[in-house]
Amino acid sequence: MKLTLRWFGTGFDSVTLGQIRQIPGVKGVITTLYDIPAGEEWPLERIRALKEEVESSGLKILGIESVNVHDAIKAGLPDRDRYIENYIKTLERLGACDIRLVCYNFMPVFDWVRSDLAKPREDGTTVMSYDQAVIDRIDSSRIFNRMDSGSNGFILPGWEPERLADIRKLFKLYRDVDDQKLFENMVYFLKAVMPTCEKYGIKMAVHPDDPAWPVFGLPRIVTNLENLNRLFETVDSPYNGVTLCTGSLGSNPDNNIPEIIRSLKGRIYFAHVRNLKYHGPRSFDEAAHLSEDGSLDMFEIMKAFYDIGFDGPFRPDHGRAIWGEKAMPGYGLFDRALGATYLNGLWEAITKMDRLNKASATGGK
Ligand SMILES: [Mn+2]
Repeated sequence: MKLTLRWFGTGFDSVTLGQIRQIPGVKGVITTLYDIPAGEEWPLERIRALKEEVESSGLKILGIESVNVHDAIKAGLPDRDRYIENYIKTLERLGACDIRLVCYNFMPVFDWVRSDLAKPREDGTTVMSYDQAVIDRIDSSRIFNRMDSGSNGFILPGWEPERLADIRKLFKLYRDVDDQKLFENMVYFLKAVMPTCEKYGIKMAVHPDDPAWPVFGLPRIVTNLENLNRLFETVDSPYNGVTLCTGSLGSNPDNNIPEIIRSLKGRIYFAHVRNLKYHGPRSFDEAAHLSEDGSLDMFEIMKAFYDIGFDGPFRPDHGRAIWGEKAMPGYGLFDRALGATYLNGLWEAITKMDRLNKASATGGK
């Protein structure tokens, strides 16, 4: 397993590559060209410069999160082919720079949603939280302001102000797009990019919808094992896979994460590992990574990754805001570094215990 940290790039992230380099066991970053709008091709020089910057710090780029998919592709608009062409050009250039993992999502209009970006906890930290009852009281045209005003001045991933300036117009694009139509648009997109992925060995790893149910009446189709399996059956290429995000899939307690990991053996190319605490139906807080702080069993989750022989990059995910750090919500240095260290510890223990068990099963021979 390759431990990584998400890094939004110089000028966009409060955390530096030098700081990331000092977290024990971190081998690389998952990064992006944060300022390039969805739908535009990534210039080769920019990718090269990013790679040089990361490598000069002693780290590697182990994947891109994300190359965002333009709304014309998701909504299946007549001009989608133009944006798919641009996406393919970006993939070709990433491949030419030896970057072979791309995380993306297929959520309409906006990315992940939370009702609170800084909910205070008893321990003096704050976390992001989701409560459907609160979301139901917010008009969809106001959600941008709510997310943006809680972002500590950072641009949140998937919440670009320019793109969301006219949110009503974006919603209109999806007026006639239901789950089935969105799925067909995703298949159309994947079938178009797969030949390039096969040529360059680039794995496409879709990020599950977060939370794992429809929000503001928009369709959501990457929410459970069943619809992931359907996606892999329909586009059955070894380059079509998933980012197993425990917090996103895990937002729905019906999703048994260790079981899903075991069942998706061979299709998981990237992992986000974090914990959350359920408060009731469609209501949860993000938590520290530690099992006892939340509702997910992180030992069982890491054991499942170990058992399927997962050797791709993984990263701690959203952390709490702790020790007074001012950062993009979920993406401070401190709690993610604690998370990384905890995941390292679990992995070492699982690995060594397995060796011991095997040695004792063979009587030490
Ligand atoms: Mn995630």
